[in-house]
Amino acid sequence: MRCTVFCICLAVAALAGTPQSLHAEPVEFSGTGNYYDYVLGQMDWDEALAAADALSYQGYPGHLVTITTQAENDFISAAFASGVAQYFAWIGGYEPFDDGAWFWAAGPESGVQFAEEATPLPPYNYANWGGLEPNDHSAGEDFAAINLGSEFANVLPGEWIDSPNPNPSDPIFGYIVEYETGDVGVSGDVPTAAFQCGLRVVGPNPASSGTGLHLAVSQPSEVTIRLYDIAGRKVGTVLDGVVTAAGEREVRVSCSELPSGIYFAELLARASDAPQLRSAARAKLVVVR
Ligand SMILES: [Ca+2]
Ligand SMILES: [Ca+2]
Repeated sequence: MRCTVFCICLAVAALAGTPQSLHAEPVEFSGTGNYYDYVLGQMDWDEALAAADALSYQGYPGHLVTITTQAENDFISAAFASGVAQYFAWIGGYEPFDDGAWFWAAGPESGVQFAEEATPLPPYNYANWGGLEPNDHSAGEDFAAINLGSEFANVLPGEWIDSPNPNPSDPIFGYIVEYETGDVGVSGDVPTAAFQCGLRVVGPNPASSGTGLHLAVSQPSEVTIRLYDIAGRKVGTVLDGVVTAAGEREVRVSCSELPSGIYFAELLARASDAPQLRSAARAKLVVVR
């Protein structure tokens, strides 16, 4: 076991500094019409979310992968199987409230809850946790990864784990990016969730002194927006439990105290009339001095 870990670490060290793809080109999955790639490199989940968001292929925007059907999971598992032990990749699922509710953080599914603990939920009714996952085994296991190697701790190839961020223990060597073609004739419309929120930066982005955030909620909600740096440290609170009507609004964010770097604004929303309905969304903000 120790030798296996050591050997993989050596292999990853050789790759460090030059993020690489597993294939010469992203590969297409006919079930969604989207393209996928495995980008190699050790990084935190937040870094993977930002890196995938910055990629594009043939003009199609990238995002950290969202896996909403068994067929999509099977395709990814087969296309990017590493053939070695202990080889995971970040995917776009996270547990923003740290209360067992798992959401997609990217793509058209952003803000949609897909699981409560290990149980898949509508509208997708799909999750592929392995073994006892998600088990919150160590503090901060709030981010999802897929096993692209052989069985690891009772997690089979293609199955998911929850892992901490930063990640000192689990063998996660990169992320899966999904290039969204918007080919709804192939993939079908994204199902509507019972409750959904959205967040994006309206600009300027990059920002220096301040910027604007656009938030949307589908029902009257209690909303909180916090700012995190790329290492996942909280650096500010924009809104704290503010009651807002259904619809859209803009809020102003001051960046004047923040060093240059990449940040995430995270929106947490609870429906006022049905607090069990939650949603979350993230938006990337760059600060340049
Ligand atoms: Ca997807
Ligand atoms: Ca875990």
